[in-house]
Amino acid sequence: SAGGLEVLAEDEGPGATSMPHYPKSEEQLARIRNAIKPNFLFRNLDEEQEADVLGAMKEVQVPAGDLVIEQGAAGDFFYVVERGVLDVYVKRDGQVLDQDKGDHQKLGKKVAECKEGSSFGELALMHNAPRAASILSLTPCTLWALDRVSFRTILLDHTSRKRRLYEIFLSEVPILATLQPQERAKIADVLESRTYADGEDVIVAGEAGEEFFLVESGEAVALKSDESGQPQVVKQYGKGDYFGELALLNRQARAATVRAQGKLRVAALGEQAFTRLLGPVKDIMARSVGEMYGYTAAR
Ligand code: 1OR
Repeated sequence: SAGGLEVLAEDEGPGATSMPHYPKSEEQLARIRNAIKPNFLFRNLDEEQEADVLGAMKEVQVPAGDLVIEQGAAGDFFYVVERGVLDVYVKRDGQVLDQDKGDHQKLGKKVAECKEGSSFGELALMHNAPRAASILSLTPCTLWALDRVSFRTILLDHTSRKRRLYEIFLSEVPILATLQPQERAKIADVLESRTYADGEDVIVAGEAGEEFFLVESGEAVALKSDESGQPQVVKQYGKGDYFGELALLNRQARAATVRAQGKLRVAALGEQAFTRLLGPVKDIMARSVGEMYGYTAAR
């Protein structure tokens, strides 16, 4: 299908095309995941962002005594420590150094230590500033390096990235097609991408409804029990379809169970955002109908 998320994942425009991708073994991927787990910068990444980070990271082996970062230099990479220990030094005018405390004649005062699972080099990349400290390896180290563009694109630029990612997809969702691009961008900001394995339930009949869903990729079915209690397929959903609106519109319990058929990816919208951004949905539907008959509903 043209213009969908799968297509976007391969070609996401100017930001993404300049991001490097280093193929990795499962073993390497597991090692990076482990190394970035404790790090706050990597929390709340969706699957796609995580895949981008993992892909863009480059393994760097550093011997003991290597100056990985020099204070005052321009920032090029952000590093995650998989193995080894590094010392952090800050140099200032008129500093009194104490070799017993680990201070370094040239690099200045020892202010911190970086160990497994920690990271460094984010300041210069976040603030476009010179390196604020020097980093010297104490032992041989295995580091994962993320270049400046990838760092900023993936870790700093959540909002615009999300908008880019969802822009085309949302414009192809029939119920949203008549919205203005700015209206869709606001929806993109609050959408949460989730994946379900084959047979998993996205919605369970009878439960309270708190979210609305758009199908990003894959398929789902709506199931209702017949008189004998047997679940029957009452509806099928594919890319661009939506479900979960009934409970939100009518404030009733979920009227059916919606289950993934094969791997399913949905974008979820919370109830408040649904009301604020899509409400009243009936108006949007009316607008779509209006356009079919050649007029545009007043706003
Ligand atoms: P960077 O890009 O500036 C040097 O490159 C890195 O050292 C820096 O990002 C941080 O990731 C890391 N002050 C400045 N940078 C520090 C410090 C630090 N600790 C680690 N880095 N400290 C304040 C010293 C007055 C120590 C804080 C515990």
